[in-house]
Amino acid sequence: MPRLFATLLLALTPLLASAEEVIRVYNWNDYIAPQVLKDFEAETGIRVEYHTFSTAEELKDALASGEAIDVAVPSHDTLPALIKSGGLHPVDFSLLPNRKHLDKQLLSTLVALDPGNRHALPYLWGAVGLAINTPQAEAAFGGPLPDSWSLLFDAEQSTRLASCGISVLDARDETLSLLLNYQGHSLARSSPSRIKRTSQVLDGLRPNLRYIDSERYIEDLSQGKLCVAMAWVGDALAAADAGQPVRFVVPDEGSVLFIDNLVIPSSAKRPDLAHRFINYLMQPKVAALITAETLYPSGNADSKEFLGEALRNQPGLYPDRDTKRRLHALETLSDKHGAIRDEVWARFRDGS
Ligand code: N2P
Repeated sequence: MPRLFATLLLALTPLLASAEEVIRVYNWNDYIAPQVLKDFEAETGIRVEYHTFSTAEELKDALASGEAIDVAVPSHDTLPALIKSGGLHPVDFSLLPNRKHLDKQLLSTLVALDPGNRHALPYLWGAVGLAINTPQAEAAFGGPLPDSWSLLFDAEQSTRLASCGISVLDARDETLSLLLNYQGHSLARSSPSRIKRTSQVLDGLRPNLRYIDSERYIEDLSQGKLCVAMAWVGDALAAADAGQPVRFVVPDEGSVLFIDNLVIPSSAKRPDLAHRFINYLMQPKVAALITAETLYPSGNADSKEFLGEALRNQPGLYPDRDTKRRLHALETLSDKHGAIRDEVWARFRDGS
């Protein structure tokens, strides 16, 4: 009785629709292979409502807003505050068999911030450095460039580069850590007055910048519209991949690295599905696909064998031993340091 069948189906449709399973995911921009989301949806029938953000503040605001988020990707330095405020669900290891593929070294770095590794699973990580379009930058600079943060933090040098386009990440912790490190200090251990004094250096840089932004620069670098950008490694490598003579440099003074983590916020409506999604992403093959697409090192040690020769050996993707020695993880700031950082940053970014 086809007619009755059709009527039945019609009557059932709203029920079927409401039974649809959905998770809401918040991730950094350009930080996944779109195919992975499609495959996950096709394999599980779970729909992913996928949102992106480009600054740590945006994620912080989204997490504080009370809106339901099932999976988010905060950086390691923000974990202690999130955990302390009860903002994260402890994960259930028994639902995450693929956890065994994660990088043990990253887990042991994280354990200091997340005791027992109960809340955070390393996803992608990497260094901050300079993306340099060498021919353009040398022409504007008038000769070879130093491998130094002085290109940004010495006003005489940034003035010479201004005409070919300089940008800085909209990343307050990274920028201020790098500047203080360039001056021989640590952001977390500097006195308030020392942190405030960085404003003088930033004031010298500001007029020479095209913008402070963590998303626009990806496309601009790839189109040869910027010659020097403070960059997260994958975004710089993407420009080289697009055919620009862009190299990624970790300057001689050293730099910071970040570990971004899959977490389940306490606002999650479906922690059960969040576990399924995270476990899916932790399959070595899937993790390799994500690294191949984003050009960020993976938190998944076993993904390496699926990367393919060229990517495994791509210079700059996984820092070599010498570069690693010059990298240190972004520090977690006390509330007091955070407040001064915000003040300096607002003046630099918004002129307020
Ligand atoms: C990629 C974003 C990198 C995230 N566009 C740095 N925490």
